[in-house]
Amino acid sequence: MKIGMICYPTFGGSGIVASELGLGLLNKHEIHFISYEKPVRLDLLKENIYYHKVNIPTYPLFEYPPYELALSARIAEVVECFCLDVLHVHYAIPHAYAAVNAQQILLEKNITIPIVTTLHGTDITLVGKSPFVLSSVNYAINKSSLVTCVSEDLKQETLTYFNIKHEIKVIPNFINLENGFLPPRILNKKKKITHISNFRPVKRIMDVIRVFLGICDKIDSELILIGDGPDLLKAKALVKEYNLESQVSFLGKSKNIDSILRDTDLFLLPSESESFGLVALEAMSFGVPVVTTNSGGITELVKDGETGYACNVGDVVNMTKMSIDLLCDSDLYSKMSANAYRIAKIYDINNIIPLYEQCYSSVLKS
Ligand code: GMT
Repeated sequence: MKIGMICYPTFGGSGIVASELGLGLLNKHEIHFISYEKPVRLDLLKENIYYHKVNIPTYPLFEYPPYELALSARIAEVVECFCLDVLHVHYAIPHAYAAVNAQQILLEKNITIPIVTTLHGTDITLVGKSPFVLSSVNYAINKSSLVTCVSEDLKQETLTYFNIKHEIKVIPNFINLENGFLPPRILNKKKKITHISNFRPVKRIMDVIRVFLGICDKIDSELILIGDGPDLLKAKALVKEYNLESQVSFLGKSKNIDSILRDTDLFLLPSESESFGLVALEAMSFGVPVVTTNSGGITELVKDGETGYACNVGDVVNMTKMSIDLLCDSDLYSKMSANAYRIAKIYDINNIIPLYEQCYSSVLKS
């Protein structure tokens, strides 16, 4: 099959899911990535992989460059030129809408192309349900041939806020376990706490720092923060205010999070809402327990009291207490770490790829 994969190329989870999925499909299919930059995890030297850059025109008249228009044109061009069989669109805004427009352009040339749209999170929960875009997002979802989303919770959110005429298929995020981690993990003497994100307000980075402040008061520990985004400066200021500079490292964007997670004792993800929490799954695949919130779909992955703890959003006191209890009790820690790894294995890429292949086949037949 020739599959067109449309995604954001950045460090966000949807781009990572699209890239890893594309890489996982390569041995059987030809994958064409269409994006404004090469997605971060892509190795273009592999066979069966193509990258088509979307060039976005600028002009002094435009306050906002016409990304969606350029994307539609590029999708239509690539489908026609490479005879693609199916488009897989990641993140509804504006990718699903652009793909539907490309589909219409192609129809004029008697070319038909089905669209599989995967909803990832804030394309529904934050941005998508804004009244400024809701009807367009709703339209694009309904015009897709098949819609998937990454958790039961996101499915319910979508059905609550949109008027969806489709069945929505839940296909969770996945992990490639070929990295060689083997349990059990042993707690470091100086405990390593990690957080990775794109530092947007939804991630509540200040809560990460406040929880760490409580932990390091009781336990010899350090905090490693990976990523970049709008709240980075505020986070650095808070670290300074708490006099934590010698215990907190800001590592910026990193392409190699595996080596850090391999040596991490506890992962903190106190998000306002998390539709799935791919980064928590990545941590769990190294046997790292996760302290998170009970908002969104993350509790489908992080089982409270089993693979970590899911506290109320903003409940820094409880998150701190749970983290300290866990890090101080090596028996409890071993149990949770083993559970985290066991649950992560359910999300092995080899279990999930066939589900997407079934989606592609079903839209080709219909
Ligand atoms: O929705 C977003 O915030 C963007 C998106 C991304 O590209 O990072 O993240 C979402 O998609 C991931 C992959 O499916 C999920 O694992 C994340 O939980 C989800 N983020 C949120 O819901 C905040």
